[in-house]
Amino acid sequence: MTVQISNSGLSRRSFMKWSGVAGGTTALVATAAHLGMPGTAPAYAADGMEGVDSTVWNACTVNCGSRCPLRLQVKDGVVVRVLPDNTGDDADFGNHNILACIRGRTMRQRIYSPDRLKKPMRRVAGTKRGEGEFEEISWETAFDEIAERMKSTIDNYGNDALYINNGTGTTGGNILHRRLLWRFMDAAGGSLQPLRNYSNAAYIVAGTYQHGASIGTNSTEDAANSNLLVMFGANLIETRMSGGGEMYSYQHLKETHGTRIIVIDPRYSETALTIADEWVPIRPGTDTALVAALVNVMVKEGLQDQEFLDKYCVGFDEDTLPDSAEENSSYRAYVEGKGPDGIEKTPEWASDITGIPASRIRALAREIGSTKPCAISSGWGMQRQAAGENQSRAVFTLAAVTGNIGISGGGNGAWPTSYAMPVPNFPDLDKPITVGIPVFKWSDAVDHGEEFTAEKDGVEGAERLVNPIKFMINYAGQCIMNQHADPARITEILQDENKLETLVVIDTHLTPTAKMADYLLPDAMSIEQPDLIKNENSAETGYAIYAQPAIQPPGDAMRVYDMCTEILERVNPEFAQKFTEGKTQEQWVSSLYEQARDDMPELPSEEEFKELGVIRQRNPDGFTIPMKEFRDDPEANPLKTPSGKIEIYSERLAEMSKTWVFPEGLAGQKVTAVPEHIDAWEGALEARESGEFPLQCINHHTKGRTHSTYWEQPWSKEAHPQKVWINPADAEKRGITMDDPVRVKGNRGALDSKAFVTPRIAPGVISVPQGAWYTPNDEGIDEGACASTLASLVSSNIAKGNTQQSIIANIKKLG
Ligand SMILES: Nc1nc2c(c(=O)[nH]1)N[C@H]1C(S)=C(S)[C@@H](COP(=O)(O)OP(=O)(O)OC[C@H]3O[C@@H](n4cnc5c(=O)[nH]c(N)nc54)[C@H](O)[C@@H]3O)O[C@H]1N2
Ligand SMILES: Nc1nc2c(c(=O)[nH]1)N[C@H]1C(S)=C(S)[C@@H](COP(=O)(O)OP(=O)(O)OC[C@H]3O[C@@H](n4cnc5c(=O)[nH]c(N)nc54)[C@H](O)[C@@H]3O)O[C@H]1N2
Ligand code: SF4
Ligand SMILES: [Mo]
Repeated sequence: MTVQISNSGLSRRSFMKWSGVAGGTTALVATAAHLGMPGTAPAYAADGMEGVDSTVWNACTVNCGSRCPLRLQVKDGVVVRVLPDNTGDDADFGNHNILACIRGRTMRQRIYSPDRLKKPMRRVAGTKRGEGEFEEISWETAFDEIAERMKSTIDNYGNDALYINNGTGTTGGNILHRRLLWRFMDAAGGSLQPLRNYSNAAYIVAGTYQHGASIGTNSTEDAANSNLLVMFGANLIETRMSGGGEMYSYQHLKETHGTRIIVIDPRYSETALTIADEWVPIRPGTDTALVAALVNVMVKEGLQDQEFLDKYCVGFDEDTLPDSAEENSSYRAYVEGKGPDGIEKTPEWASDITGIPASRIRALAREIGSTKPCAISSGWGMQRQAAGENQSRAVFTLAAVTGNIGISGGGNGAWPTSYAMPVPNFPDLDKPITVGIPVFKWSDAVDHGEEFTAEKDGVEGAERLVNPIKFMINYAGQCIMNQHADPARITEILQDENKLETLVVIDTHLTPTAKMADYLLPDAMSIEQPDLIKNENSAETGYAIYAQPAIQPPGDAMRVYDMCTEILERVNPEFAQKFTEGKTQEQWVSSLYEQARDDMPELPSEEEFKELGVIRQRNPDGFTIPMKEFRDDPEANPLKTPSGKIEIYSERLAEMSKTWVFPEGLAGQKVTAVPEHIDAWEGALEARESGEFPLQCINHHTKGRTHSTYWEQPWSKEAHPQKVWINPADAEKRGITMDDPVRVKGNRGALDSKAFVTPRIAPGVISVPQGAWYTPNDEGIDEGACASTLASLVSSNIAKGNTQQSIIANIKKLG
């Protein structure tokens, strides 16, 4: 029987007219459009398919930064087949299919996983958090008890003792779900606010001080206008994998323009492997030193864009420093050795720190300094470190020194920007509480929040916190056990019930984090709910997906919107009314889409959109070139920094360097006015000086999973088994060969895994791909090989962000 795809030719054509995208046929069977996507073409021919009852549009919405449309084929209430987008035309770049990667394509395994939560549960009285002993309870009991605990927390401490933990399982592209839990709290009088995120906290703060806000760089499509791409720890071929993601546009760029690409990364990443012409291996956390030496060479050879620096920047040279600055505190003084440390930042100096030969640093400086325009960008792994802010600021500075900011083909050193369709989100309510903490500080705020201050813990909106966190909801996230740090210590903190009194976890699967819950509430998956999904990272093609429930949630699983409504009804019916405004989830989705149509009447009707499943819109402005207005007219369009310019020297940071307080005994905890290299705790220098832990341990994001999601699936595990990357030189010293069982041990814990012996990682560095499930055995050794087991709860210098890449460790062969 022939399966009817829900796109009708007529409405599709009329939408195409609107979007300005020409042509395009509706292919039944998608073809592999790009590398790295094995088995894209379904094994079954379209007209040979078994009959299905319906084909429903929904999406994979986990936080890999892509949001891929899926066509779910349903028979007798069961998803029997998961098909990718087929509304594009792969011959027509920009209108190409938004092909889901193999993770999304194995969605069935997630839906029907034995770990799927089906009943509301309560931790058995007398057992400890994390022991995993739960009893089933009715929804009535769950709602009554949670509402009661919420009320008593508010009565005993105040709303600021309530907290929603960071979680990204559905809070990226889903317009209804991304802010839902905060709306729930704000309806109930507010809660302690989360500041920033786990992805790029240090980078955001770096952007705020240097550029006045965290501003992305030119889109990957504008790279077509570049003559050179320089990517610092940016691995978009693996971290933006969908057909709508930057992976696709970079590969397209390489095919059509052959532009030269240099990747600077401790690993020969998938990006280096697939599109780069040159790989520069670097020790983690030393990009600051590399940039200083690059600039040193540029200044010596007159390769810097002095006109740009004079006109647009503060503090590259002595004569653009603010009045308050001391003599020789400019970045130039720093690289020339005239600053307080008296060290000239020569390639030889940087070579010793970074591990890159001096001759290569010189050659790199000449190439980057003389190729215009040059697109300089960075990833975020490099800033999940103790001195991560300076890492990002150093790359932004290189972009300024070479004058590449605000021009087509150039870039400001940040992560590429994308065009997104302007579809509104489920709106926030007024925030009754505006005091916030950096998200990574939640566990400290449970442990000793009453001691939190602005200058020690990064509290914003107040000088100090009044209460520790007493009641926490963890929705769609694993940032308690898996994706946070030091889970052994977290277990201790959470097992003291005098501290955190209530922990509610709302998830779809029984994860290591779910096992810590007092109340464990089974959510409906995205594919079981209506929502609108927006693209986040797909270069210049914005798109939206009308996600419709394909099947019923299993067992008693329930939509989180309904859970929140029920709890608020019991806390105070007026709160529930404020939260829902009298609308069902379906009504909200419809009304938000109607709002989008009010702004863009050309959009198809809701009914047409449901048929189409996915709609695209090319960026009406062509390419995204951030900071262009500033470049064109800096007086009329100043940046949001105090000076209105790019602050390579930040007066605000200079001030903070005098007042901020850090925990004792750890190296490199400081704030610097210019992006100096800092030898911070558990970085390259400590590894080299440490006898016990001579290796730096990073944890890259892998194509095998999206953080901890999809890890539960057997196919994913088989295709991408968890292994520790190690250089042959380091392996040989330890008698380790490929696939040997190994133990990685650090200051806080140990994990067991297998070795992946490869010259694709720099000597002295190992990488434990992040996101594997934390599974401690009786001795506390993590047999799941979760990278966070080794990570520290000490936060980064300025943003107080996560530092999971500041780890020193050693590795040995087991058995
Ligand atoms: N060691 C180390 N740790 C890291 C990082 C690192 O590089 N190294 N990276 C950090 C980064 S960048 C990030 S963004 C965070 C991400 O950390 P998290 O936001 O915790 O991401 P996931 O691990 O994917 O967890 C998502 C959770 O959402 C659940 N989920 C999925 N769909 C639904 C749904 O529809 N409803 C509900 N209720 N739940 C759902 C999944 O089952 C899963 O438990 O991790 C950070 N942690
Ligand atoms: N497949 C997949 N895709 C994902 C995710 C996922 O879990 N899986 N997670 C998504 C999320 S939420 C985010 S935030 C992004 C994360 O994106 P990123 O944070 O950019 O990803 P990472 O893998 O942590 O780091 C990128 C690269 O930086 C390198 N690196 C590490 N330390 C350094 C350093 O000090 N200097 C330099 N130059 N390079 C360094 C790593 O080896 C890696 O190749 O990815 C998103 N995409
Ligand atoms: S994991 Fe990311 S790239 Fe893969 S299907 Fe899901 S959204 Fe798309
Ligand atoms: Mo992230």
